Amino acid sequence: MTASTYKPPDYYLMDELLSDEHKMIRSSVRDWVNREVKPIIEEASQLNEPPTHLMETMGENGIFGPFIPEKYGGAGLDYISYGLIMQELERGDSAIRSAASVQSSLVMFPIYIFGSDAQKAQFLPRLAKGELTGCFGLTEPNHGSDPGNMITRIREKGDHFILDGAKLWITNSSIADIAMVWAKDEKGVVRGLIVEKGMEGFSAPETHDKWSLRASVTGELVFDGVKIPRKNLLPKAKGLRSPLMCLNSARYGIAWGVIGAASECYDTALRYSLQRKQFDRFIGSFQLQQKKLAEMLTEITKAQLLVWRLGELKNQGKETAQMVSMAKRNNVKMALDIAREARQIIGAMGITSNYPVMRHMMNLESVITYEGTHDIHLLITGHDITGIQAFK
Ligand code: TGC
Ligand code: FAD
Repeated sequence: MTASTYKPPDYYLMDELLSDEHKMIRSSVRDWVNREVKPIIEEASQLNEPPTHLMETMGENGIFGPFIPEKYGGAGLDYISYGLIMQELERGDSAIRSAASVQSSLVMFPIYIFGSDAQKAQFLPRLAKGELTGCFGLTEPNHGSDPGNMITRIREKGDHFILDGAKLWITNSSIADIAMVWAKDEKGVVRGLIVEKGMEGFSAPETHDKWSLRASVTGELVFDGVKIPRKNLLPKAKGLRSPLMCLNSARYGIAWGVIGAASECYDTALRYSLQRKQFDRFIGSFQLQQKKLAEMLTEITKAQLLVWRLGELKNQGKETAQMVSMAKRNNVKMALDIAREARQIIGAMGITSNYPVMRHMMNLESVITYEGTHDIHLLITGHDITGIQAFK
């Protein structure tokens, strides 16, 4: 399948719900993905050589911080636009969407919401342009699903803070110019800090040997008595609620993004089923394969409706974190199931880089774990409907 033949499913005429501006944004990001990502992504993943040069190109194409006001270098767009951008990026590869999620929702968003005017002016325009790359450090080696028990600490010392601890599984860690780091202060309150590359005692080694998100940089953040100037503390971020608010924004983007990966897997499997013959018949004529394709399209359509409504609610400020959890959980599982089924339809060829399906499938194994695991999001819904927290 060439990039230009891709035909995303729109069974319920969802396009009629989009404005001309939405369609224009989607089409420009789709063109960008066809031009910059599709030609290189299979090789980058096979070789585990992340295309880090795309950060700057994404910035030049207005992909970062779409919901951040233009005053700070963003595009001032609505949340449906943000979702559509993520959907197109993840059709290219979850690694590309990951980089954009981190930059927009996990670095620009906290600086915009919790930062001082000076921090916003210093960092947001350059992050928007892709001149600076950011990463987000919440997870620790011994605290993934329970970030509230983090051990990374800051203590006051004169006109600065001293930061000690470590973060693990951090997207873009070793290539980041700044790290948005979450640490507890001496009173045990979670605070947000901007840690800059080159600060003494700060290192960011890369994690190797991944089978998933091979076109994305993942690594550690290690802090050994790092001296952090007071001006790098986000004044308005206090408590675990602050990083979790960033996650709501990123999880929302993922719920849209994975529809792009699922749509490409479905489209690829459908085309293959209408070209590949066995027993003198196209495999798409067999009931078993039609069942797979029909169920894929049904699930994609349901996922599209879910995020569209969530986006409308988010535009009106009526969405809840629990609604976002439901959409992230449902849509990632939907995409992973579709990738697995699509891989089967393509048979042995499905395990090669001739088709994008196995790459998407392996990527989605990370997406179902990061930003809150499949189990944690279910427990968040369980908590919301019963009032009883089951994860402690
Ligand atoms: P809990 O006591 O429930 O909550 C602590 C405080 O936070 C509030 N809260 C939220 N606020 C905003 N949004 C949310 N989603 C919130 N969830 C909870 C809560 O009301 C409370 O506020 P307050 O004022 O009363 O103090 O916290 P807990 O310790 O029981 O933990 C539960 C929780 C929610 C943290 C856990 O269920 C969870 O979400 N774990 C998942 C951790 C996670 O998602 N980590 C992601 C790391 S970043 C990442 O993966 C990036 S991947 C990037 C990429 O490449 O795309
Ligand atoms: P654990 O929390 O140890 O969970 C292991 C298993 O136990 C899971 O199946 C989980 O669902 C289950 N479990 C845990 N608690 C409960 C419970 N109470 N009840 C029932 N089951 C439970 N983090 C960042 O901060 N920044 C990043 O940029 C970032 N990027 C990432 C990139 C990649 C490629 C990956 C894989 C991860 C990334 N993460 C990042 C980390 C990610 O958010 C964590 O992996 C995730 O939150 C889960 O934590 P964990 O891996 O420690 O699993």
